[in-house]
Amino acid sequence: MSDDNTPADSKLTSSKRRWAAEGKFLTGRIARPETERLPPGQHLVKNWPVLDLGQQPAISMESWRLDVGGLVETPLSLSWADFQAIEQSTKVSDIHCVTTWSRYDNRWKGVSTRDLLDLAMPKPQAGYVMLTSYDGYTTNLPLADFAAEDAILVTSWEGLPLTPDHGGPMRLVVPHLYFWKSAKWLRRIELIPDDEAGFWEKNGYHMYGDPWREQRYSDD
Ligand SMILES: Nc1nc2c(c(=O)[nH]1)N[C@H]1C(S)=C(S)[C@@H](COP(=O)(O)O)O[C@H]1N2
Ligand SMILES: [Mo]
Repeated sequence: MSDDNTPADSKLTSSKRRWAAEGKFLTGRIARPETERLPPGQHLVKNWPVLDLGQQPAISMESWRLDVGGLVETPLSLSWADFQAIEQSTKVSDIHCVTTWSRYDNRWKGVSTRDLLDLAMPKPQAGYVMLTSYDGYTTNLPLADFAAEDAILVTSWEGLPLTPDHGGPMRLVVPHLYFWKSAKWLRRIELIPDDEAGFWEKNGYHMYGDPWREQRYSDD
């Protein structure tokens, strides 16, 4: 297979082959067409609004704990030092609040949910997670969505410690679902067999909450 005049031997083709080998121009961003980046019914904001039930708990690092329980091989009860000792990850993602604001390109640092699940080891019967926070808030989502590649247990935003109003010292961020699924001041992750409704899900909001399908409210 050595015909000197095949297009495969042109200068451009060989540079393109080299680019492919080097991964040139790869941004590492998820390929969603630009026109679909903003979900239907959403508008962009530059600031970052604060939304919660109005009870912002003050949590000291000394007393902070994160429990992982339910359908796991190894239940965890982590101190702040234990949590910091887990591999730290950085992710950049957009957030979409059901009240119609979206904010692009948030830089998060913390523990990827996959790295935490690797320690707890979900049992095969685990299909969903119920999250419970220090303010009594709860929310539910499928385990597969909690374990999404870009889901992260955040302790830092834009290079600074996550502030208490946004859920510091630690909150969840699951960028592909409406932001009410991203529990602030997370205290406990319970792996459960079947879906159960959390706080907003019992109050008229959707059990799943996909922004691109506008799953804002429950159907009934
Ligand atoms: N613990 C807790 N987490 C929560 C909430 C809450 O009231 N308590 N509100 C949810 C809602 S409705 C939204 S839109 C986001 C808002 O996060 P922010 O205040 O950092 O913008 O947090 C979510 N996580
Ligand atoms: Mo919200």
